[in-house]
Amino acid sequence: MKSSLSADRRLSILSRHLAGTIHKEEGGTTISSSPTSAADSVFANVVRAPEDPILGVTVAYNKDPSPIKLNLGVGAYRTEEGKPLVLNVVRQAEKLLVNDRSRVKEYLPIVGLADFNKLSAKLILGANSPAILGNLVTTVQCLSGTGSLRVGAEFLAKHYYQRTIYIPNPTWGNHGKIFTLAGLTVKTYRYYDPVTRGLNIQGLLEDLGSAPSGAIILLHACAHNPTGVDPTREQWEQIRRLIRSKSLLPFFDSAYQGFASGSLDEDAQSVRMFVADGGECFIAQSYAKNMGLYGERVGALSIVCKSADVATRVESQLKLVIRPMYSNPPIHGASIVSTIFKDRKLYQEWTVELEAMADRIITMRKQLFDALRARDTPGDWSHIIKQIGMFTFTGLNTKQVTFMTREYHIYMTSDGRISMAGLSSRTVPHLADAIHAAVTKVA
Ligand code: IK2
Repeated sequence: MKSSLSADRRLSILSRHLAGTIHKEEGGTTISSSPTSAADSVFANVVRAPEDPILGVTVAYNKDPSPIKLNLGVGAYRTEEGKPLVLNVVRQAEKLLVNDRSRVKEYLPIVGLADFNKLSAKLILGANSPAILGNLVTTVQCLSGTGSLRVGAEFLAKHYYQRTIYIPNPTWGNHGKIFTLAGLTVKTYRYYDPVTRGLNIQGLLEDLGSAPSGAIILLHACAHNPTGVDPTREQWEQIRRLIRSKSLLPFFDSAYQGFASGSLDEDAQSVRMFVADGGECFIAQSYAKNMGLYGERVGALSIVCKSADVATRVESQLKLVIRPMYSNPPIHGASIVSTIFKDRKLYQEWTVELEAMADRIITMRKQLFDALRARDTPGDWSHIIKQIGMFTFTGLNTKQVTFMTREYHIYMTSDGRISMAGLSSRTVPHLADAIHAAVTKVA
């Protein structure tokens, strides 16, 4: 009796031990085993994941008690006083929404708010776009730019014959993860030339030229993140011709419409060139930056098809992607956007506020450039005024970035990207001192 009990116990210990060995650690994924005692968590084997390379910068910044700390990590607009900005038109639209007693909080359709979708397509493609007039476009409201990219990627992984997507090198850090998790194979194409601090157009054309027919090509519509380097109009034309001649599928990420030049139409030119040729394309739009609706998570995915019939079938399948993901999108942010779009005066005011944000960023570029010149900081810093949009890709290396954080409490991504929108006239001298010290003291 005694020996049979201990045999049972041995068996149980062995099986628990074996369960404990079912422990996979792959790319940070752990599969938890059953606990060996009541006190053990079933998640005891979960490994700690690293912070996000961009949002983790803010986490570190928040922990720093220094009064001179400066967060140039995340791409979020700040006023001259260093405060987040809620646009005046957004406040006005919200008042209208709150005072409208007919408004309810019912679920939106799976594809979102119809007006918002129509007006978003118009914003990016132009009011008189033949694609819109011909009903060739299907637009679905998504969770900001990220959600729009993800829904588009999931659709492609399910319904498109070619599963390889080419993204620029470098690109926004989340792109690779979004497309990989959706089931696509991610490859890169050359984009940035660190020597000229400009576009590597030759490398780009060679890499797209050797991509397999039908491959998906991710393009930043404007204000490339993180480099601030965009193709010229002639270069866009070269890229468009190559993409169409090889039957590649363009997927535009438009997270900064209006932020590059201050003009919504100007910043949509790249997309409109591709739509004008009658070919198909995907466009992910975000209202985080240009309407300051970061936390409202408002965006749209538009797919331009070759016929109205295909567009409606594509939309029916997009619903099947969205429904099990988040069922239907949130109502508030999209209502703000459509309220602004439908009111001529508010829309006009929005363009003025948007231009003011873009102009302030351009002024910061000039001030930083002048401050470095005044300090005789070694190097050619003209890229600060040449690059456009929210970011400057400074060319500072990881060691120099670490030094600036340690000695000057300046926070930025380790690739040397700084958000110009986080800078003000008051903080420019501090940043210029830090850059000067970094390049003169750290190799
Ligand atoms: N695509 C690009 C190119 C983006 O830059 C972003 C926003 N990135 O902002 C954070 C940062 O880099 O500091 C997005 C898409 C998606 O933005 P959202 O999902 O907020 O609309």
